Amino acid sequence: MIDTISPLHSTQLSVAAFLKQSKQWRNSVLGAFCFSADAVENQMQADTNVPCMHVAMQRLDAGDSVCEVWHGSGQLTQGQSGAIHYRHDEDVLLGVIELPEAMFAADMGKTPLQQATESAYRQIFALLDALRYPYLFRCWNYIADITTHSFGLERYGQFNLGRQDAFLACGRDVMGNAPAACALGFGQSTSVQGPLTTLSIAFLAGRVAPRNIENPRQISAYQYPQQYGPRSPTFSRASLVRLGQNEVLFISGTASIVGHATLHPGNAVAQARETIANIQAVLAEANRLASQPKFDLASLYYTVYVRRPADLAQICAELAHCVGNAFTAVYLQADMCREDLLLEIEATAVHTMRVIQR
Ligand code: 3EB
Repeated sequence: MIDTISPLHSTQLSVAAFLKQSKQWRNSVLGAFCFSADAVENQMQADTNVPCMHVAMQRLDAGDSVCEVWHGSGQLTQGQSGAIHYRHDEDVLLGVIELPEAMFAADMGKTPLQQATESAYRQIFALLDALRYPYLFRCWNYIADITTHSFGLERYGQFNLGRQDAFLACGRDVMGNAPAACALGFGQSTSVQGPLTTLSIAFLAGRVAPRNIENPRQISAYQYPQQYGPRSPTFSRASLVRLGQNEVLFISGTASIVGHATLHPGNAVAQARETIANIQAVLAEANRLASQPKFDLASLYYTVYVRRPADLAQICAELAHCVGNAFTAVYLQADMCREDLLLEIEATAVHTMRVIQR
């Protein structure tokens, strides 16, 4: 019997390398997330038809850009719905939506960013319902000037208002079944305004319900107290998805937070260590649900967001110390959603399940 296998997986390469790939290779790509300080690859989507998210973040470890490319299987279908560009195979849909905040005026007591966020998520849920990929596995959220205050509220708080309103309006759970996610900022130090304040969101969704995972060391984000904003963030610490013979683990952006408090302000090395302890705790939870083989720190693909480039060497060294020398990571300069967080780490793993003979 041939099981339908969806080898959903990601690879990382430079924008230049992406553009050199064959047409056939590009046809297997569900979408790409491009991180680069300059805008050269804005053309990528137009040139290749691949759904492509561009995030204005500098790569710190090598080169000057990186593309996280998600691959599907079999014949892919692509389309556009509102502002969303998407591609899907039989099992998985990847979408990208980029909304300039300038499209929205502050009215009805809602800020432009809040409206952009609510609109983006409403569009996402409408598409997922229409195409019958109802389960949101993972969301990537990129917000300009994330900790800046405007309209009397921190911008990350405005984002959380819009996100939760959209989940509620679309009949989605805001507790317990939220997707894995990350929410990062860019552009803060250069006080980017105007056309660059574009909200960028990418998402992966599918037809099987993921298992949502929390971290026993942390209060669930959807239960954070009010001090972090009027509405709590809507995400789970990880999601585990079974696709054919594969198990995919999405670990959300993870930081030096225990309970709900930031630990080790000002100390990047200690924050790195605490973050790995959190990821380890999430892995332990995931492994209670996962089949064989189990997930471990060394088998993850990491994206490490670093606030201060000067901390990079020490953070790399600490991660090597905690994880071992042989692990895969990309380092990006970014702003975290709390001023006192110096880094945030997300991770993904894809396992082929071992067939157990009976
Ligand atoms: C935290 O643990 C750090 O708002 O979607 C991590 C992952 C964080 C996702 C989100 C925020 C989000 O609260 C910040």
